[in-house]
Amino acid sequence: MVLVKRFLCAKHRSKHWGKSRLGWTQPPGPGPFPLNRVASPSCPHRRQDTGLYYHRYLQEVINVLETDGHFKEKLQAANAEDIKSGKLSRELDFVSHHIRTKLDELKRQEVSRLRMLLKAKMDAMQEQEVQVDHLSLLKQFDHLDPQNQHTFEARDLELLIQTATRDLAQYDAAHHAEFKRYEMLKEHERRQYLDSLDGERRREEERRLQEQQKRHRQHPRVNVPGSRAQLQEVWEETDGLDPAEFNPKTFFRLHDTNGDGVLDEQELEALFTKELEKVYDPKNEDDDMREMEEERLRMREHVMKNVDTNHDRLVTLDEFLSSTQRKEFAEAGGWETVEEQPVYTEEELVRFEAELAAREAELSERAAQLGREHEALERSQGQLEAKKQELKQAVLQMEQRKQQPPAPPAPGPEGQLLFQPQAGAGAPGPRDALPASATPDQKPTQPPGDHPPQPDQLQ
Ligand SMILES: [Ca+2]
Ligand SMILES: [Ca+2]
Repeated sequence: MVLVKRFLCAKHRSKHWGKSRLGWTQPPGPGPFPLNRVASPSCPHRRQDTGLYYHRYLQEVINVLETDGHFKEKLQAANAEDIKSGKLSRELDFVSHHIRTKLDELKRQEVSRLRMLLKAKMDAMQEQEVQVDHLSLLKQFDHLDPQNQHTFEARDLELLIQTATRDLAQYDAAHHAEFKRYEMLKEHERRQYLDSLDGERRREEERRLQEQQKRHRQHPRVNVPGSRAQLQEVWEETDGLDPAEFNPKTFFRLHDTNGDGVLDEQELEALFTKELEKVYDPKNEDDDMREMEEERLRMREHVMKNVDTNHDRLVTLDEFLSSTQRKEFAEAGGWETVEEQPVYTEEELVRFEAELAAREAELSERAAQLGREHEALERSQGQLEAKKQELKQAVLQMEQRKQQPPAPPAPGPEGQLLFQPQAGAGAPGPRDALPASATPDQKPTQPPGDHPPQPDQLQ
């Protein structure tokens, strides 16, 4: 709940996110993102990307709502209960008409974007032939009311707040799951690489990788986050203050950098930089910066679990001071880093590798099928081309024939002219025709020359 109340007001956090070594894109920073403090003067940081797939819609809705003085006032005064009970959402009834119009427009744009997403997804799955039931498909999106696709109502604001709250709360869990997959893929690739080598070369590489791991593990002891030892190191080395004068209250004030009276997740994480630098160096290729971000998250979760007693993901001065009274605060044990605590079991890795192999097989089957389709297409194209050539040739021959003068009738074997049989009634049949090989005594009795032969007498 508080996550949503804190919409749009957190420093951009993920300093090291980018493209991973293995080509995975990182989940964007989670961003608690205060809804009721968006316009607060104590919130100087730029708005951040929550990483939610409807982030833009969420941000635009808030931007528009902020322009309404009445709603802005209610937003700032709202508590968790007001949001939960829908009281805040009902304030939408009092915002001005032109703001409602803008919200309606935003919703229509969002619905149309979702429709396009669905269409793209179906095209990719080659399901364009199926009858599309947009309403039932839109129901899979929780951040707006799909029953009404044209206007933005209180129900839409309520759904948007609830969904964003839930999704942002799940961010940490999603991050851990993603990290686990990343580590398993890394191990899978390492094993595949080693398997591709033989004999001495493999042993050499194994030694090199072990050395690299050993080097990475050689670092100063990491303090337990939130312990006296850890805070004192920040006090002394970052703040440059006298260790003998360590004062938790002063420490709290110094590190509440936005001065809002609480330590939020970003302010807490900033306290761990010193510890993380002991283990991770961005310039050292032995160190995986993605592991560093996982470590930062684990540290923050550890402190929140022990210090944030009302679980609102904020540490108040009281909560902080109480934590310094506990015996764990003074205990100076060391912190187990990510590589000391395997994030997956061998069975999980085996399962992951099986999934990976299945996916690869599926992809190569698809590629083979595409290859076959391509070949068939090429074949039929070839046939088509041959047919075309044949036709072209025939047309050419016809053209040539048309342009040639009519050929003189070919002479018979004895030099006599042969005429083409005449078509039509009365034309003599082959039996009536004078055979070309007719002997002289079979020739007509009339002498040629005096009476030109009648066409029907000649062949
Ligand atoms: Ca603060
Ligand atoms: Ca708290």
